[in-house]
Amino acid sequence: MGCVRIRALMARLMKKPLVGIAMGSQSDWNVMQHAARQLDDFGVAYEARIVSAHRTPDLLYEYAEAAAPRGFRCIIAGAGGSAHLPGMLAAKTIVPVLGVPVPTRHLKGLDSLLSIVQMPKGVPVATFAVGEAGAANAGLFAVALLARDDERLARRVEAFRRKQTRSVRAMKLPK
Ligand code: RP5
Repeated sequence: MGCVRIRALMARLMKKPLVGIAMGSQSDWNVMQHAARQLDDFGVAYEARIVSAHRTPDLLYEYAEAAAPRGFRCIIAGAGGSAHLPGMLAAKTIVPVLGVPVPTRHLKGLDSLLSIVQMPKGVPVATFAVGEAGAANAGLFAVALLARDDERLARRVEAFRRKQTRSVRAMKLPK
């Protein structure tokens, strides 16, 4: 682990988490770590843990009910297959839930995407792209939400966008 990541880890452990990252299984971490990395990069405190809708349903209820009292501003929830985790969390809390469809072996995450995105009216889940890009964007989205009332964070988001723009403008195709 590099110095920057160690510093981010220390800072994160000392602050109260503002974002919850929940996932159905340890196997989801490969994807969900991309959400965590964005939060680390912006210095946003989060807590990441495994909460399974179908394997630990009582824990899911406890986690969702504690989200608002604990001060979570949003929950990033990733799951694969018949992915009920984001929808069930959203059913049990009014803290906004950002859903990340995790790719699966047989259906490549289309199952996860449809399970998460197709919420019936009344209980919304903001659904992101399948896989790493979706997880990273959910992290960036959480940062953008928090930046609405944190000027320092807003400036960092703007700087990040400017840097990204510069790097794309500098791209060259092979001759
Ligand atoms: C879901 O089942 C998890 O979100 C994971 O994506 C999928 C497979 O879980 P494992 O069998 O790898 O534990 O609950």
